[in-house]
Amino acid sequence: MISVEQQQFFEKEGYLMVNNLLSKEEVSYYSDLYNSFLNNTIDASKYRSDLSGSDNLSQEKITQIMVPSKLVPELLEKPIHKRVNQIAKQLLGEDIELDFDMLIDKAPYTNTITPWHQDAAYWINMPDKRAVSCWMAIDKATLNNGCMWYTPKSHLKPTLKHEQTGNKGALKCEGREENSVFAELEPGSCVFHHGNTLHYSRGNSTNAHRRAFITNFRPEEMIALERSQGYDHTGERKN
Ligand SMILES: O=C(O)CCC(=O)C(=O)O
Repeated sequence: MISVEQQQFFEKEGYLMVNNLLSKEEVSYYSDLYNSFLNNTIDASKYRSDLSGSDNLSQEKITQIMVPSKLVPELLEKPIHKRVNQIAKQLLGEDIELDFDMLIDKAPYTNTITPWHQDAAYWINMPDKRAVSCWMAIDKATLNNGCMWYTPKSHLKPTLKHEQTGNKGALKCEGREENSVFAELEPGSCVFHHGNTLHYSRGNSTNAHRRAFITNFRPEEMIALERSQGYDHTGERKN
């Protein structure tokens, strides 16, 4: 599904853009389902939070819904999970499997950044550090609505010190746009990034949603290790 040059680019730079992984019809399936999550037709309340760390529950800025495929298992058989898993294996090896999935939506006119971070800072320390995420655009992602930024080669450096923002909000560390690249995407196009790649997004200052469907992959053995320690990425709310 991807070329040797693309594999080498990912290895060297820590990210890789892949265009048009989904057809228009496939994007339309995800778009409808996504809206059912956002408008609570599908009740995902125990997996839902505001990544902005805001206390104002009546007006989410960055809606994060963990593990949508737990609530809608048919997702596991659909194109994102199938095709992205194949590419993840090409990038990191045949033992790579789905660890978790999530939805992140930036609501219109909320203009709230996702702070610079490395995903590894959210996870338990694992002996095998191979991990890859795929950020799939459901809406066109632009600088003005909060497309992603990545710092090339940052995956080769140690994980930086992170701190929590707001009320159970996102983790943050030092990062800069000046040494990073942004990834504007058409719906159905995506970016892969390594678990240690530094990334961030600007806020959404437009009148439309910026919806992304994210899938995350790592070695089967490390998934088993996480689960044995009670770690399943549900972020389940206890109240
Ligand atoms: O969508 C965003 O703004 C953040 C996404 C992110 O941090 C991730 O996919 O790891």
